[in-house]
Amino acid sequence: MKPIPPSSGPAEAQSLGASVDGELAPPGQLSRRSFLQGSAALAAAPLILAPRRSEAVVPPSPPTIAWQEFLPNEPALLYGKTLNPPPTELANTAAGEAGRPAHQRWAEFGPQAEHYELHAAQREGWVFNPAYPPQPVWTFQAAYPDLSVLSPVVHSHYGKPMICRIYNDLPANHTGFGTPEISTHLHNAHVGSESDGFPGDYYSANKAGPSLTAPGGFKDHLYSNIYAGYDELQNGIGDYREALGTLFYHDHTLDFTAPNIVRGLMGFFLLFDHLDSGNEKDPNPAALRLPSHPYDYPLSFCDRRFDPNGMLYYDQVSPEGILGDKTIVNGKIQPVLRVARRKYRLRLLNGGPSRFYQFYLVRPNNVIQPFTYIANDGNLLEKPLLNQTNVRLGVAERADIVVDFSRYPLGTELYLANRLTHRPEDTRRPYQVVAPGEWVLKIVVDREPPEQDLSQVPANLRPLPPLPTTAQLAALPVRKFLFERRQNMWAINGQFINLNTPRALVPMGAMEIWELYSVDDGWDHPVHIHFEEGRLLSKTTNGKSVAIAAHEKGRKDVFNISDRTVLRVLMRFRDYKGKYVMHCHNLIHEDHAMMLRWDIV
Ligand SMILES: [Cu+2]
Repeated sequence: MKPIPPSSGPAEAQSLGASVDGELAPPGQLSRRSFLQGSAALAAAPLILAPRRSEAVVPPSPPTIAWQEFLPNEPALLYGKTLNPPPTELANTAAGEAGRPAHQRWAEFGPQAEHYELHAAQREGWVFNPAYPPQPVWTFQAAYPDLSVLSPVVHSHYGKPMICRIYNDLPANHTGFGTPEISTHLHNAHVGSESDGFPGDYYSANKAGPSLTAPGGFKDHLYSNIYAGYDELQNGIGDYREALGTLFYHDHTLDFTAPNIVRGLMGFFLLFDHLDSGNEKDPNPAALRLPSHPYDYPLSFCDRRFDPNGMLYYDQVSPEGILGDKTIVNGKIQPVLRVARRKYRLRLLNGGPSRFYQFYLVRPNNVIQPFTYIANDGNLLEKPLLNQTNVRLGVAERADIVVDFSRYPLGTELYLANRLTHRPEDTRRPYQVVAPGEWVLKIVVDREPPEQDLSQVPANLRPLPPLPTTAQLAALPVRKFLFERRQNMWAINGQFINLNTPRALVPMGAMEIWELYSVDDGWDHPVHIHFEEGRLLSKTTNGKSVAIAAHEKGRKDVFNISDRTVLRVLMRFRDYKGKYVMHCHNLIHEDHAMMLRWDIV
């Protein structure tokens, strides 16, 4: 048994004619090292120089104070705002827009789109924890921001296209890590590549990435909010079985995704439709009536490290990164969420950069409390998984769970505990599940709901599109991608990222099998493929077939590979053309070259 393919699999080689090794990138495409050497970022970088492992030089974060800060009772939403100047099909560079390609499908979705506006900006005085000093963070803010949260939650609906204008107001002469350019990716959105937040599309008023023609102070993103299968079905909206639910937007700037996200550039984006309508009182008999806003509550979990003064710290040079020893929950360390005695939909996201989590809901005596698992990677499962005890999340994975707090008397205190450990300072992979774990969020049942809870979790959620037959699967093209460490960096099929050249050319509308391989080098890679999620067909680890867990039988957009693993993933590429990427979503690996560009043609 030899589960490792040659460095260029035969199927990929069919499209590899123009492949270029990342180290031989032409001048327009700076390597990470030369970029860092030429940028102010290095001058302002942390005081250490590229250790192989960071434990010798980075002390643990100073002690924090638990359960002193409260998350808002209601998630802060982003509201629409008429854009001025009005959005245009071609980039409005005269008005200061970055030089993007024309919006695809503009005539169908552009003129009637609803308008939204976000500003990537530095905000002073954010408090991660009362033990640490208030400090600057980078956030996506509304034009009139709610300063109690980092970035607002976007609610959007299938059939209602939207244009999100994202200004870059970050300080050009900032201090500390990160870079003040942005390219905002909407994770797993089904959109044209010019709106996808391609890593080479980074911009600021005076700097443009290699795939833009001009710098600019803002860039418009057209989110058509159609399901995949729009062209095929000709029904004006696509296949509702392909609906996405829990998405998140985050910076995706080439080489600087991790530091820019660590500084704060991330927020939730929720998509609703006639089934998952975001209205628990929906009179439509088809509506699922899951718990809805404000009882539909997104929670992000991110590992962070702080310096001895309690200031956010990040090592953007080390290719192994630094494992955060504090978990921020929506930007706060060990905050409290106060809930009403009723059902909640909690949307859990691992925002990275590196730590994996396995969450349990427990009482103060660590007795595990059950919940219902309804969506993985934001996609509703066919049927809810009842009486679950835990969810495991690799970086960028999501889990929607429903917790019924009406089971508890007022005053009940519960905790969300992470029982998954890493070895100290080790970003390689999770290690062991150890009870009782670390409590990262306190939940207090502190009030009766103002009205009767009409929400429910029906026995059937969203049907899955049928899989092809075995014979049909056997006839599909197969591409093989090997993820491994190479030259102290991270490679896919032996090559580092080069955004100028696609490594795979996929015909629009195609169905293919992508095989994701890992070697036995001690590293996990949560692999994310942009544009359309996939279906896990099989999983093999160390030569043995592994059963696909119930929560992974739906549509997924992050696939964790570990040990010597082969995942066979069914992929489709519908409705749009252009350039996209596949990458490891361990943000450190992503920034250290474990990414490739592929194009729909
Ligand atoms: Cu990785």
